[in-house]
Amino acid sequence: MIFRLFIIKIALLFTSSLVLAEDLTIEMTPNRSFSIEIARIDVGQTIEWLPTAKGHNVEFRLGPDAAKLPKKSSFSKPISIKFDTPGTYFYWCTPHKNSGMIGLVVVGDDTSNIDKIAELELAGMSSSKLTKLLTELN
Ligand SMILES: [Cu+2]
Repeated sequence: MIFRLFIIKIALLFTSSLVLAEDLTIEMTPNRSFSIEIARIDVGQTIEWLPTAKGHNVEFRLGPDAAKLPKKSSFSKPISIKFDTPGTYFYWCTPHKNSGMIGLVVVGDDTSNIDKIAELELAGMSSSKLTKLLTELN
C-alpha cells in the first residue's frame, strides 16, 4: 500500500514537471518589446513570457477560430500558456499596444488564418510592425 502511494507521488511529480516545462521563453523587455516577435512552436508546446521590466503584460487579440484565447495576463508577472490548437495567434502588451509591443505565435506551422490578423487595425508603431512581421511569415 505504501509502495503504491509512493508510485502515485512519483507519477504526480512527473506530471507537474511536464506541465511546468516551457518549450520557449519570451522576455518582456525594458525597451517596450517582446524578445521574440515571431514564435514558432509545435502543437501542445508551452511558451513562458518573463518580465525583465515592469509594466508589461500579454493580451491575446486573435487566434484560429477553433481556439479559445487565453486570459489577459497580469502586469509585471510571468505567464505560461500552452497552445493546443494549430494556427497563428496575435497578441500585444495592453499599455504598449500602439508602441510596437506586439507578437505572433505560430503553432504547428499553420499560418492559414493570417489574413484575419492582417485585417486588424492597429495604431502608431504597431501598424507597420505588424505588416513587417506578417511579411516575414510569408
Ligand atoms: Cu509593454
